[in-house]
Amino acid sequence: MANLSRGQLEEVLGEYDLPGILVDARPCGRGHINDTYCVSIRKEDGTVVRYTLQSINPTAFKNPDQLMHNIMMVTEYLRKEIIRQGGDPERETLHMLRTKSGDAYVRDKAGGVWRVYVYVEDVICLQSAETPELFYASAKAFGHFQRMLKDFPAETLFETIEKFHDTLDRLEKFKKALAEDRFGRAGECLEEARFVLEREADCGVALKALREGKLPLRVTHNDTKLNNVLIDEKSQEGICVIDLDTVMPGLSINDFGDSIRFGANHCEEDERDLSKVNFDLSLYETYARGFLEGTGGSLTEAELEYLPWGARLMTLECGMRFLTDYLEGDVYFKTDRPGQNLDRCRTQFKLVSDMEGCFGQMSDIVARIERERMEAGK
Ligand code: GN1
Ligand code: MG
Repeated sequence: MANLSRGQLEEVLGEYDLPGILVDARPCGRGHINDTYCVSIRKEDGTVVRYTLQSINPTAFKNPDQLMHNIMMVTEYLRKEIIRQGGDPERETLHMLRTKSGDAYVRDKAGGVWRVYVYVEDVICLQSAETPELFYASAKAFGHFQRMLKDFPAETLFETIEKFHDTLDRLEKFKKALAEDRFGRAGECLEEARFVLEREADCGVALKALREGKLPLRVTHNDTKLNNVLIDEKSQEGICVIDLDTVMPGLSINDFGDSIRFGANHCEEDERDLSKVNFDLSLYETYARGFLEGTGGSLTEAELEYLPWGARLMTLECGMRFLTDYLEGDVYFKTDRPGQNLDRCRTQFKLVSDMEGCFGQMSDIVARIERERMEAGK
């Protein structure tokens, strides 16, 4: 991530009515898409307040107005909901600042798009499930997030990335990239390509259930990686769901599934030693328990039945996306070494194979947890 010059910082921050002078700015966060900085502002009384300054990646997000409209609507709704439930809205949802002229973002001279959030202090942001308790805490937070938005008017949200979790469309894009092979990389990925093509039928499973009215369309987060939830340092509870760029109508099973993809293992997403990449069924169970508690009985029977499919499909889809990006010359996901997107793809496909091997158990676990949850009246 490029360091911002003082001039650039002043140009952007000058548009906001901040309570003091800029004393520090440093890169933070580990997202694959946007660039994020933490900026410190010293007030007249000497105290320092921090903000998050973040650019919006124009390759991923084509329409910043629509994207910021979604975020404003959702965070304002969450704010009210959190107050109603007796929570602290400054810590439990992102709070985005408006510029002096009331806009939700700033466009700099070079065309870059920036927004500023209140920085949530005294939290941790995990890159891996360090303990089952923390993974459980993240699950509860994502489940609760979905539950808080259950009556949000979904039709007022824009689709910030078209066909984002349309796995069949992702499959078509992959096939096109493979056929075009613009960077001469297809030869290196024959095994991975075969892996995808053998699973063509799987790609349509959730979409079919949606089309047939079995699975409901809800307002979902769509990018529920563990590092997209902030954990309170003291209470160790998941308190604030972040990275709201992809909040839009979607499937609950995908929010469940994307967390499992990222967190129910003990490896980095780009681990090269595949012997270290193993799906951890007990972490899966931990997450399922937290998610079902967080959603608190708001999921339908069909959604519960399809949760394991969410995990399998999000992992397959993400692997396909990494592979497609590798074939297209690494233009979407940030990389810091050659071959990284292919390595990322390989970890995902190893996890998919593992899940396929214990799919029956994955379903049994959800059924058992739901039974226990109902018996305990949670
Ligand atoms: C991206 O921005 P970040 O790192 O939270 C991506 C997700 C992928 C994820 C893979 C907008 O998430 O869809 O699952 O990388 N976000 C977007 O790690 O494409
Ligand atoms: Mg993120």
